[in-house]
Amino acid sequence: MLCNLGTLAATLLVFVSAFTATQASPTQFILNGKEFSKTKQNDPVAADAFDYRSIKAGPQVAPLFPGDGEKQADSVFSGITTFATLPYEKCLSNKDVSFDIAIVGLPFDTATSYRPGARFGPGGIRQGSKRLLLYGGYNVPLSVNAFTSWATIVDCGDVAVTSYDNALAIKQMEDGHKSLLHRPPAAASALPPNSLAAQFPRVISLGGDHTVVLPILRSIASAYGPVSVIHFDSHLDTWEPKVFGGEKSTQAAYNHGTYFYHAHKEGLIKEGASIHAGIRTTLSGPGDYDNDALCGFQIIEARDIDEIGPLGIAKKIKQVVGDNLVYLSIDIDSLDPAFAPATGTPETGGWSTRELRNILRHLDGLRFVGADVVEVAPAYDTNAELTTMAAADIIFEILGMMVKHPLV
Ligand SMILES: [Mn+2]
Repeated sequence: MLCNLGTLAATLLVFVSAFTATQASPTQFILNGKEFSKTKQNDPVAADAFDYRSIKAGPQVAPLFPGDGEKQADSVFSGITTFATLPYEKCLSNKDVSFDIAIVGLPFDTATSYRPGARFGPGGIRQGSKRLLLYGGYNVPLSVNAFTSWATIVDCGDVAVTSYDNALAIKQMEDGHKSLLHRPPAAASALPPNSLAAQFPRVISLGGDHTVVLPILRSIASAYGPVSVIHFDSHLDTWEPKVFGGEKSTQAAYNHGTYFYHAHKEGLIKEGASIHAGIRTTLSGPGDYDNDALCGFQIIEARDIDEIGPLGIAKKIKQVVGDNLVYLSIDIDSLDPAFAPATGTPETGGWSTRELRNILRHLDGLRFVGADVVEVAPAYDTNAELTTMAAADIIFEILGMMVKHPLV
């Protein structure tokens, strides 16, 4: 009874908030004590007034609680390994499988400049994620349990990627991502009609070297047009091919240090509203930063955390992307090698896992259309699986934020 009253009160609050907001002027309004202004591209009134807890759809219960009378040994430490023990669905070969959030692996690593091995990243991250549901999956700082929410979350396995032909592999990843993105979400009928959430599910990709983001952004643009990008990395990844040793052939120009250069040239990134965070790479010269700005990015250096703290970093990121639709790409090398040694191009002087997760949680409320964690190369990890665990926990934070904010 109390629960029902609580639900009723929450529902009424949503209606009252929405009603209050509609009474304000068409361009400026105040909601929950915050001042908003509308833009053509989005409507924060609807986004903020919409309470994800009121959506009645999806699993509502965790897919698995270990030790709870199961018929066979599918505990967190046994059974077939999927991301966070989520159900495995053959989404890539069956268009009828529906979901709201898909986990998919992109086991591609034939465009790396230093250490190869990220083709084993998807498998490694799944292994590192086994413990996520041990206690039920509730995210305390975000106050959400993605696994018992309205959202149907599944592990779609990996896109079949050739390791012999990069151009073909990039096409395979684009086609695979598009096939997941362009299908009705599972909770479509329970979400506000005509909302983005009712049109497109969201995909979280497990890399793979960072080149995988080029086919992902091509797919994202096919649904949403150009989007803002938040890019956590120790490297710029906007290098011109000639700077990054990629001028030898057409195909060599497409690698894990140049994919953002190409994405910019192809118009996949919203001009001037994207940002790198965690940068500490050496450069060919200061001109690399000029080229980076031409590609539409602003920069937060890793060392900035000493002056402005995690909160200051999150604040700057939010200022840059605003209310735009945002794609979130996280190179695990944004973490210090002490916390994530298993990566393609490690750089010392990075953030701790705690700091990065804190920064991410302060981005709660942004309009994420999709995300990835890339450059996890498990062969260089410690026996304690530090890197793969960090990657899995980062995705745990992203899942929480996505579930709290369906794209209205
Ligand atoms: Mn990178």
